[in-house]
Amino acid sequence: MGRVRLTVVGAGAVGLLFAAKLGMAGFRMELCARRPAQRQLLLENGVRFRSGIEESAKVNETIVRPHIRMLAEDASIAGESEERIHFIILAVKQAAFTPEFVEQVERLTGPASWVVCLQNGIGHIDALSRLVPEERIFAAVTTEGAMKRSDHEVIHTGNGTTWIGPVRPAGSREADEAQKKLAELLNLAGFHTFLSKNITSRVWQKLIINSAINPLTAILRVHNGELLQRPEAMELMRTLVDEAVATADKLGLSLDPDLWEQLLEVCRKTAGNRSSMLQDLLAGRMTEIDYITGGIMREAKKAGLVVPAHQTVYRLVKAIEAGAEAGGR
Ligand code: KPL
Repeated sequence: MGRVRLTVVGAGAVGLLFAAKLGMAGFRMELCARRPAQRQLLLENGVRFRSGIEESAKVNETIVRPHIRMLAEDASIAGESEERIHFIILAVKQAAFTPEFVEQVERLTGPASWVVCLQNGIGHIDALSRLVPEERIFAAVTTEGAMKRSDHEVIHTGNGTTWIGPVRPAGSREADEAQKKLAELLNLAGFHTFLSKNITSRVWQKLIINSAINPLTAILRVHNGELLQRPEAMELMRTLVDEAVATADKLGLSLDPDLWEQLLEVCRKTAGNRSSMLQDLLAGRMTEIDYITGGIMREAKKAGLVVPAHQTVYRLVKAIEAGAEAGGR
């Protein structure tokens, strides 16, 4: 593993979790903050990691000190050689995928780089592949639970599964080897990781689950588990899933037949959690509605389908966002 360079871009809950666990496993890595104030905080304090899963670890906090930098800074770390395999894990929200961001990511890449996209939702890979060749991009889906306590503190709230796969299937042997290497090191860092030959379907499965849970928890302002207690919410989730599955079918994606049961299981397992969309709304941030529900609406439109339930929850979340922006929270 000595010849691996790891860069985590984005220091939100997932970015901090990946940086902390990879750092704790002993890998040499760098973490790119996106704001100078956060960079400073991380430089001074490191990443403070706490496991909320293991009872014994509740009081034990670990400080991890990756190399901290801004994405736009000079790409080289002293002692790095160009030939080492380099994984750039993008743990930023979809809204970050501006042309400027994509340019900065491209500048970070070299001949041995692979860019790994860890986003919820769809649409960002199109933006990225304008500058980064698709065959160098992996998509990843993770169900790890993480909560950011502050700009340098993260709590691991639940073990999950991580899937990785090339966005362009049937890639090169080099891509196969790189994927295996990445899965190997994520497993060594404690992430339960699998390779997927059909990552687009996995991305869609998570997208569909998020498109049912996240907007409803945000609109109703409830924890994930409460959706199961409300018959109207259950009915609406079912409709949202049916519409999204019909869209995926049109795209020729094969989804797990027990997707609905998986969704119920996610609600049960994360019963006490606030969805990321509810957290965003409560914190006055823009949500990922455009990339989750909006992504499904765009794909449905291209496929000639109507998705009225998605359109309705989309409008409601947009109205809540606009109200919050106008100071009406
Ligand atoms: O991924 C999630 C999110 O909040 O974005 C779920 C699965 C809904 C867990 O909260």
